[in-house]
Amino acid sequence: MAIPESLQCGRFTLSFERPLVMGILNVTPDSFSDGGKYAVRGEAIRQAERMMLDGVDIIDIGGESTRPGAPPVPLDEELERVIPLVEALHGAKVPLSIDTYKPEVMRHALSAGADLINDIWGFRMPGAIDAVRDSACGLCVMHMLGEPQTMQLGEPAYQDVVAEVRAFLEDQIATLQAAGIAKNRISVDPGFGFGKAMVEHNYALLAHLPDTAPRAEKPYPVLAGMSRKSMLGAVTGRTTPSDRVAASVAAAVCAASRGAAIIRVHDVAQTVDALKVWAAMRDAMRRG
Ligand code: YH5
Repeated sequence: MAIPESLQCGRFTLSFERPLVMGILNVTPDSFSDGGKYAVRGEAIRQAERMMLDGVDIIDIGGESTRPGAPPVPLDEELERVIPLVEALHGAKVPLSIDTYKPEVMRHALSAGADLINDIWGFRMPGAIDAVRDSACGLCVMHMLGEPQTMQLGEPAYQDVVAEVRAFLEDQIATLQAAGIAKNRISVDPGFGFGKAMVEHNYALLAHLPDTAPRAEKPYPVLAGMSRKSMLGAVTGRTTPSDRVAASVAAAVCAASRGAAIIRVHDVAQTVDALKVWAAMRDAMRRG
């Protein structure tokens, strides 16, 4: 499989000789103690330090829970959660990604030194493209059918989920490039769990991961985010997300073997170990 183009990512240029691990840092009161915003902030910083010791490649900071049914977070609340963390972690030697679809959060995060904007809306919100255009930040363009509050309520319907996800990403990338955003700033993501039927669509996307990305001579880096998601509960019977660590690690290895460039996970240490074993096997296969 061809190695994707390197990704310009703010202060960093990421290359993909091995899959990179993106660690999820949720800065939401429900993901930490209810001891107030400073307690939440302190715990988030400690968790980021833990991830760095565990070998994380990118830290993905999110101030809004995008689980199906979760209420939207007001702009000022999201800013108050995310920006202080970007400032606190900016001195660390690891790229900082911001999981947001709000243009105002993008702008403030980039001013504070964020390196990558990870947008589950794929930069479709009015003003999102303008917010990232004049920076050197990386972009992750994700596919989502419907909206977070409602996407899993009806039955998501596709004729051909892989082709439709790719067509959306191709369109959105054409729009981004027409706005002047360089190709080497763009990564793509099929959006596991975002308006996909649990088993049928999510596993088709995993099996055909390289075909979800826009066709190009130098492939776009593909990000895969399956960690602890319901698609793993659906096949293991585990209803509690924190019981899905082994399933998440297996999914990460599957994604690596299907060419994923970046793998977004909660459990950094376990995933880093598993991917080292996978990479050793891949290197032995290359030796013949
Ligand atoms: C993603 O796939 N996902 S937020 C439901 C869960 C567990 C985890 C328990 N941001 C992605 O992580 N960004 C999120 O069930 C993302 N790709 C990118 N690029 C949802 C999440 C989660 C949801």
